[in-house]
Amino acid sequence: MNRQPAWIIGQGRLVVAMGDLTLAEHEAIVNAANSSLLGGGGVDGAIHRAAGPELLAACKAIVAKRGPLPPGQAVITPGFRLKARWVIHTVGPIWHGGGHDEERLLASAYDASLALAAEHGLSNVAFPAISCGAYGYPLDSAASVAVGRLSAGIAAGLVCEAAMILFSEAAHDAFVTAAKTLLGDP
Ligand code: AR6
Repeated sequence: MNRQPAWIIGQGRLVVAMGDLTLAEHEAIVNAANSSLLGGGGVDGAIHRAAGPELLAACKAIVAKRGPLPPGQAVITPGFRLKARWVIHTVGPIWHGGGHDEERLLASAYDASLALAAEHGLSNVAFPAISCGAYGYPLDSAASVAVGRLSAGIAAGLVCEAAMILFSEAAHDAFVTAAKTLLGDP
């Protein structure tokens, strides 16, 4: 992974990098899933392919027990064949123009993922740009929400490192700009 500006926040740091989340060596990676937890396209499909069929079985067991995962909530499974030991599955909002609670639900997806990481004693977690693909959330607005929630979580000591692993130059630029705006120069 190249080009990784980092912002120091209290005892921790926020990293913004380009790369493939399935290769991340963080303790946990976050999956931008859908409520069914049955896999799909985008980063969800890539994570399921890389983790192997055990991941789908683990997700099915969770849904059988507690039902579909509502937007803004998160659950955790092992990472199976991934380098990351854990996968935190969250569901972002589908963008419907901005007047349908999208911002609160996106913030909640980041908050719930960080809270789960903290509950499991995980100190570093890597995130994709939740909702910024198939779910259509505008990158710049999503980046501000993500940087705001991750920096608050790091400041509160929930995790030591949160990394955004972005899959395109455009997403990387949007997240670097949001971080510079909210946190200053790296
Ligand atoms: N590593 C990092 N980021 C990635 C990767 C990867 N390997 N692959 C894609 N991205 P999306 P959503 C980026 O569509 O918008 C799925 O079908 C991608 O470029 O994966 O939350 C689920 O099953 C984009 O910036 O997630 C749901 O049905 C970001 O990840 C639905 O899509 C998120 O795009 C969720 O939609």
